[in-house]
Amino acid sequence: MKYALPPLPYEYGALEPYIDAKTMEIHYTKHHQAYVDKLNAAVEKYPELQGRPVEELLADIANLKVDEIDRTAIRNHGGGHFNHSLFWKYLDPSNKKDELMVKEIISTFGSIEDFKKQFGDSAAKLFGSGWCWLVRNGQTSKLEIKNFPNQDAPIMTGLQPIFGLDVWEHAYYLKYQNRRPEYIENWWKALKLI
Ligand code: MN3
Repeated sequence: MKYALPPLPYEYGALEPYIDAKTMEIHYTKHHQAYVDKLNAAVEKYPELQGRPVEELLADIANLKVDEIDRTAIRNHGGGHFNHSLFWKYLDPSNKKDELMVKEIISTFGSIEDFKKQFGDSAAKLFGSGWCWLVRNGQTSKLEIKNFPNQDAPIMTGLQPIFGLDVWEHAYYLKYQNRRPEYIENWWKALKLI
């Protein structure tokens, strides 16, 4: 079975004015679709990998029996597919506030404002393309803020993703141009979870 774009359960304009409809449409139908297509191409030679959940491929990325060039492609495009699938889900405007998560964030980072400041600083400082994630460290069970380059997914290093911010320019350039901090500030307004 081929990998496929997950359905987007809301309109492209649903996150206006924080994320504009055109950016959403291009991000979902062009960028995410390209990760899906290139992931399918990367596993074409390996019938045993096809149909395995993408999170399994990523968690096992170092051990997959594939050519190095295909490993890199699975890492990049599989990561892109996985990360974006979560991104759309966390941004669903019908999401409710996760009170347990809010409590845990407050006990870990001091307050929601302190957390947003730390997360935003981390995302703003990320050089080039990548993601800033709130993750759970499987060994300590603690929440952590962590930047990842390119499309590297938290699960590749055993970290459980809670939610992440795409800071590739394609995620904001149409509306915000070089104003990444403004995009980050408005992204919080679109995120209903905390
Ligand atoms: Mn993106």
